[in-house]
Amino acid sequence: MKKANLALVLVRLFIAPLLLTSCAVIPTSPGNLLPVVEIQINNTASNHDDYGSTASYTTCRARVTNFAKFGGGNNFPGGVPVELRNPGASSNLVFSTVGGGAAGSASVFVTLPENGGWFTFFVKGTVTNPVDKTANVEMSTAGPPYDEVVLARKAMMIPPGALPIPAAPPRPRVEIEVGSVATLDDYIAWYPVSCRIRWANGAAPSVLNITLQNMAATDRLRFANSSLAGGATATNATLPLTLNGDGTWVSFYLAGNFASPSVNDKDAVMEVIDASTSLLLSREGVMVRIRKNANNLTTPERDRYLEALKKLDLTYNDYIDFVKTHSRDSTGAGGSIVSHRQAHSGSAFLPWHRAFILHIERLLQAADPSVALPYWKFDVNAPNLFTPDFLGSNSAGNIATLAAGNPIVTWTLPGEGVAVGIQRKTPYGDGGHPTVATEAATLGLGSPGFSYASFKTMESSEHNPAHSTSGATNPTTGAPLPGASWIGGSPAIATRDPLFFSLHCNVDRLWAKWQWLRTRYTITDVAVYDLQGSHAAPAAGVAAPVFTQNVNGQITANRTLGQYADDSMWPWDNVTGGVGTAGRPDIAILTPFPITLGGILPFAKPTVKSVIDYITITSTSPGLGLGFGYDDFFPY
Ligand SMILES: [Cu+2]
Repeated sequence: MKKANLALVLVRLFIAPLLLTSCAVIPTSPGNLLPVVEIQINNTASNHDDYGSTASYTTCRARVTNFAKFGGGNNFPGGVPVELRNPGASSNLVFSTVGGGAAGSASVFVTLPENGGWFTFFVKGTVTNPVDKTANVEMSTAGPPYDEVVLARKAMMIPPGALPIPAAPPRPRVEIEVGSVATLDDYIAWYPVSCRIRWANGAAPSVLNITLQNMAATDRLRFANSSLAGGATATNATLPLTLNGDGTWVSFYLAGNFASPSVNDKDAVMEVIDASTSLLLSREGVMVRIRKNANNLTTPERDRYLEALKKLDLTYNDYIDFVKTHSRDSTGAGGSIVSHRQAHSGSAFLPWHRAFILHIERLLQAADPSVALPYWKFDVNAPNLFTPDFLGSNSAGNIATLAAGNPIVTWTLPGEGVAVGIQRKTPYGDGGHPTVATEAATLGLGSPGFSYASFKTMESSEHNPAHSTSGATNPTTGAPLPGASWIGGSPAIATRDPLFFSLHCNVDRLWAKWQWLRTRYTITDVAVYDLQGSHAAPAAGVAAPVFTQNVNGQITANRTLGQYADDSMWPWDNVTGGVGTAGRPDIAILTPFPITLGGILPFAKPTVKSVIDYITITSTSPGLGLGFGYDDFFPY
């Protein structure tokens, strides 16, 4: 398996959604693209026949939809080498390029044509599936130069008995697109995702009345029609629609049901029912992918997260780039104040870390699209997180105990000069929690005005103690103190522990929850973000740039470049150098920001304000989001 830079791969998706959703052709730099793949089971765009068998092969086909290069030619000369396989640990299907009596394989390497032509393959079940959409055809890149970046997951089923949708007599065929024709954008949160449906084999002037609903025994999806207003989300358990015989598309919106987020990929199944006959016409499987409390994950959720972390750290060596970026400069040492101040002790603390954790989450999702960052709710006990099977338990020494079968048991940080493993020994034990303000106290900061200027003080009242009371290292040298933990050390060290990302996911959850409770989304409002305007031109009434430290070197005022709402954020803007309050670190290795098919926001060079309204709830029409939501509040 080749190493690849997942960040660059994801950025190559940048123009794909634009190509798919409009006729506009967006020029881009050569190679700035990842293949967008469509897969069809039984060679139809309709899902009515997405069923296979253990006895014989089902014919399937796949193609690259964004093959055409702006200005002529093809984006992927020579075609796209891919691997066909089952997702994760599943082994429901075998694949073949010839079908017939061939044995088939759990993994087949093929090349999709460079001209967007269909590539035919064959799939057969190894077992039957009691539930629809629980067999998935996964397609991933097969280097060089990129390997194992998931390009598609097409859901199907090997029914144990009769087909859920009989072939005869034929029923009306409908086609459904969640986001686009690709499956990589079929991961939704609480905000509305644009979808469309059409009657593919009708004839004008006939109409087909349908009802959208959840499959029996699931209730993960909510629906809205195209009149949905900005600021609202889809909340109907069913939705009646009328499709035209001429095959025109009808728009609707889909969102997750807050009461029932997904546990597995494609376990949120939409049904299309013929309203006049009550017959099932189609099923579409998606995922309500939500950031959850790490303490409450199912074992498969936990293990998928760990496997993705393993791939990021141990297969691709990309994890170390996050360590090298957080409060560091090109010397690799801690204590780079110019680097540190981009992200800490200033107004941008919350936006910067929102981008930082979203960046790693998107890389994890390139390895497994069903993964969301779990948060560590650190004001209460999290005994299921601090176990050998998850992020490690305390040991007699200061290296956390990880089970032999834990995917990250050989957690490695190249170039750091540290032992294999995770250095953590928490004074509160495996069943306790750091000494921090409660969530209620944090959400109440600045009462009754609830300004951002008040809430951002949670960096020191909530976030800092979550680190510092988790077992310290010497903040200057990084050397272990008694009861040492990377997570409790200096900012240049804390990111070595993957617990960092769950800690900061909780910090972000608290901000998002505060935004919901206090209605703080309007990016031009000083109560939503205090440093309006830019470093070069602060808004009227907003304080001018300044940077001061006390005799101990602690930051006492930080209104430097990157802290104002309109400023771009380092490192994603790839700006280095400069002096005074306009100074940036001398390196920028996590750049540009990874853009995915399901999430083109906040674009490749996010500004501070571009991550504030993360569900575009202030838009006058249902908009896009940054791709995440939390399991403990519904921001509508
Ligand atoms: Cu930080």
